[in-house]
Amino acid sequence: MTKLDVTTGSLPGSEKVFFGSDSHEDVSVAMRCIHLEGGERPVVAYDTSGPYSDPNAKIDIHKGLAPMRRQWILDRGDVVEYEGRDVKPEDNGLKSEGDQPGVEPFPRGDLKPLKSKNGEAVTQLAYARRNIVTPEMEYVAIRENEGRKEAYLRDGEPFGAEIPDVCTGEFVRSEIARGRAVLVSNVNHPELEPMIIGRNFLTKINANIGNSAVTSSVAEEVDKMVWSTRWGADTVMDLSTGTDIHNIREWILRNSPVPIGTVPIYQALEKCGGIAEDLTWEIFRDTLIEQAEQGVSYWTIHAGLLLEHVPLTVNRVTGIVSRGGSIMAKWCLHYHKQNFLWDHFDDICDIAKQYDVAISLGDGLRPGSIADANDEAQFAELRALGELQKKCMKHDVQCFIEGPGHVPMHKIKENMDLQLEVCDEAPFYTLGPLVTDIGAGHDHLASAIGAAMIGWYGCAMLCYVTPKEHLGLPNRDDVKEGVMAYKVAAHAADLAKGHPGARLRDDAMSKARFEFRWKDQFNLALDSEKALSFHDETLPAEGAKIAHFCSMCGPKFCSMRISHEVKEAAQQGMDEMAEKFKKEGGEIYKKIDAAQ
Ligand code: IRN
Ligand code: FE2
Repeated sequence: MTKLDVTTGSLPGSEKVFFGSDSHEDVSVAMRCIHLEGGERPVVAYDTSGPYSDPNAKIDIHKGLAPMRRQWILDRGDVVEYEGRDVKPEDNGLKSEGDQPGVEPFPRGDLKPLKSKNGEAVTQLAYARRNIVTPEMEYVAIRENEGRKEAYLRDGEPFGAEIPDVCTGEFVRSEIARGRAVLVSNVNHPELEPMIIGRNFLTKINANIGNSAVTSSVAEEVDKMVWSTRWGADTVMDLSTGTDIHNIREWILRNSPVPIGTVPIYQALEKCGGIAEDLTWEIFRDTLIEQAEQGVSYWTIHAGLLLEHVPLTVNRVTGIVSRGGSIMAKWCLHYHKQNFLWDHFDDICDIAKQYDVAISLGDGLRPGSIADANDEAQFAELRALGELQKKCMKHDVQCFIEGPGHVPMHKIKENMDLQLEVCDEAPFYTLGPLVTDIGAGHDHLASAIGAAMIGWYGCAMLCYVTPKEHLGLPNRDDVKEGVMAYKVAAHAADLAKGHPGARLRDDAMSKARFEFRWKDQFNLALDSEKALSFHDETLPAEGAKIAHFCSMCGPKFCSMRISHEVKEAAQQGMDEMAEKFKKEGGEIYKKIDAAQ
């Protein structure tokens, strides 16, 4: 096997800091503290990078991360350890007993899988409805505050924008209980750092990774997972479709600080040798159990694509563009039967609730072109997803709803509004949308525009698109480009929504910019490394890091520098006026006094 190698080390100019909880003593939330110059208070930022960016953490990819949540889960007393299934060759996409996987199995150690003791729901939703604030909820609450309390105080006094109420564990609980937020956290992924998806929280982003039959290995995929979380991916979906599916996923899961999602129909199809007609409920069910045991925290399930919807797609320009959607449509038409995922949805919920796997209701009929946006097929499926959302709630299964796709800007709001209405405000999770079809090579941009808009309107999580979209499997660089585009979109949405504290880092950046604190500007940027390297491309000298200009405009034309002079002159003018007013004013007051 190729040696696994991932990027570790501090984030630029930053320190890993830990925030404790008053109510849950074993909760300690890792955040990124960006230190600033010029006597400025540090900025505390949300941090998805896990222990990889902590120089004090011992990272051994072959052992996996520490199972931080295991004890919290056991303490609830509602799960049991049991012997998991044996991995079969077909779990790895291999054809027969003799076939060997190319990837060695992850050394699982003695951590046995957990599941519900008596078949009852062990989901965060079930606890939230029983008014329990779990350690996971408390963790999320602290994280969502981005530590702004500490960061916002200067000499004990708040400065900058006003500090609104902070997020509390109770607020997190109430949003989950209401079905408006989802805390994705399979009991078998104790290594993850809890996070929440919901429109009253920070907008989240997902990065897709995974091999295909044609290219890439486990080493590359684990590296992509660590790499994407380093730059801010809140969740990662493993969409592997080639061989070694089970093993690759195990390596990713054991090393991932963020929840992992999958599309189980891909692996089920692999088990059927790629023949959609051979898919059965039993194969699918076994795949779900296998993945739940491994620790997958959410599943895309294309259960809302119904037999009667398929004819609605025949006049589309791009038909059915969803992989999972096209598989299910093919199956439905072949047997002329209802989608078995729809028929077995209660059974799916029954598995999900015993491990706390969230269901991401797939948009098999999302539009794949501007021409098909918001058409009858798409909206008919969305209404069906609304019905499934209610079923999830009945089973205490956490769920959210997937959305498009390709949608021009003027049609985005209609889509968001309909989702909120028919899905009872369950979180929306969209793929972009791309606002034009002609961005090939730059589709991370074409889609980030739509993502920013839909995030502003209330979409809770944005599934990234990389520059390789429509063209090929993304590599490491593409993954970073995609993540960065989506961090910008998500943060822009948070600002527009007026998310408490979202502006903190922007204000710190602007101040650093106006005061020519270059290092602070690099470190506060979402992509510190690129900011630094772009600056140094023309002005690499250390002295340039305090210069009152950069090479964009040069010293004479630097508007910021000129602006400082304007400010000074204006200040001087004002001082002179004040003097004059004092003198003249003095005369006036004398007159007034005399008149009284
Ligand atoms: C997100 C929103 N709509 C679709 N997605 C993502 O697309 C989903 O989370 C998963 O990563 C992928 C599923 O693609 P197909 O099978 O629908 O093409
Ligand atoms: Fe597309």
